[in-house]
Amino acid sequence: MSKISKIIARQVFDSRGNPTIETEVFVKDISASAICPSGASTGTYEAFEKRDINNKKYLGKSVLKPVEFINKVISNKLKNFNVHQQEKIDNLLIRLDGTKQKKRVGANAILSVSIASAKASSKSENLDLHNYFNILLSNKMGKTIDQVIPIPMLNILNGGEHADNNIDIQEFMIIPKGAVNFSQAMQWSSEIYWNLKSILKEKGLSTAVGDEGGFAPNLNTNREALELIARAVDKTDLKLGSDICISLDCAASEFYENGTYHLKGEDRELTSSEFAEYLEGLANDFPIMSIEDGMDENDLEGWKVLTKQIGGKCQLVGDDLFATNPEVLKKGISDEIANSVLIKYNQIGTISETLETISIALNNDYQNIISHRSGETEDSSISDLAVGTGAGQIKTGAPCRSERVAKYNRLYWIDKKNSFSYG
Ligand code: 2PG
Ligand code: MG
Repeated sequence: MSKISKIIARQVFDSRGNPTIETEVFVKDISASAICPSGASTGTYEAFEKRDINNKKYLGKSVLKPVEFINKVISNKLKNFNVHQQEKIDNLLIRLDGTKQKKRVGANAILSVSIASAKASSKSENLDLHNYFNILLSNKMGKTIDQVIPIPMLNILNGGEHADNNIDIQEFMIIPKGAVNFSQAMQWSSEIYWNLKSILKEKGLSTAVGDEGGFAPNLNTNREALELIARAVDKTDLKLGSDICISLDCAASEFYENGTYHLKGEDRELTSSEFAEYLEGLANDFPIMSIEDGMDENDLEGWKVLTKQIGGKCQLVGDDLFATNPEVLKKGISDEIANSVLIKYNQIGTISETLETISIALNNDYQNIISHRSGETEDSSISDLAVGTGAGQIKTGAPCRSERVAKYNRLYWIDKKNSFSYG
């Protein structure tokens, strides 16, 4: 048995320059640390991120209180715990908090301990983290889950809450669907990314990047963003539609007000069924394989319309809609809305609950897509989560900005070391 000897947490920074929590778990003579990410377009059903809102330092965004809670309380409670018992560790953290959305301790504090424990456990057994996640999920499902190198969805044009431009749709991603392996997928994607930069430059548009490393120019319409991406693909030898497809994250909850969808950039206001038609129109004209949060998280009727209208040909992903929450996902499945779920472990707060959500999706033929947050760090454990759970897809930003490429670089490493299938 490997016992946790101590836990140390500290405040560090994320990619937006906001404070976040790093936790280090010590076992015998080794230690492992994890850093919590943070979202900007957050859903109502997400677990709570605790910050020192009454402290003027860091404009109320510091995390010194949750850090202190880890160092003083969690550290004592978990001392001498068997680090290999992930579920027991997570259950203790959940009980310590005691609220439905982890409002007392904060999901940011809880998650950093949960991931650091998983890392310490795998490290002490000389296991790569993706293998450890794979064992946890396989045990949970009662069958062997195949590990897979995921197809990346690269966000090359940023809008919404992730950029200070006028584009309403938050993420325009490319999916290198026709690539034979991960390294070809990344080569193609980086070439398209660089072509897009030169096209924007030629047009005198901004080539500054948004939170997830994609370009963030001002454009007239969402359609124009898609046209620019199509031109960037055309500049290569690749074919849009077979080699490269497109994926959108509308993050529609961010522009849904009083029952309508406000496309401020286009000066339009649409009802749910009009917005579903708008999306269908885009999907008819461009090879859009996947649409995330195409409706507001509470617009159940809108989701039903969208699912009926394009669910047969498009992957419809619930992010704010399901918030990686097992109960919320179960309800969505019984309501027959969407057909895929975005997995972000800080939306729920522990590894065990994340694996629970993943297993519910697997049992109900919903596709899992592992995701970063817009506020990220050098922590690349989501790459291991994607491989170990055989999710098949990951979205983790543009091939730009270290906190994004850290995840792609980790995937290169895992790919090289193993002979897992791709996609
Ligand atoms: C999303 C995410 C990640 P955020 O909406 O899918 O791209 O953004 O972390 O801001 O919620
Ligand atoms: Mg999203």
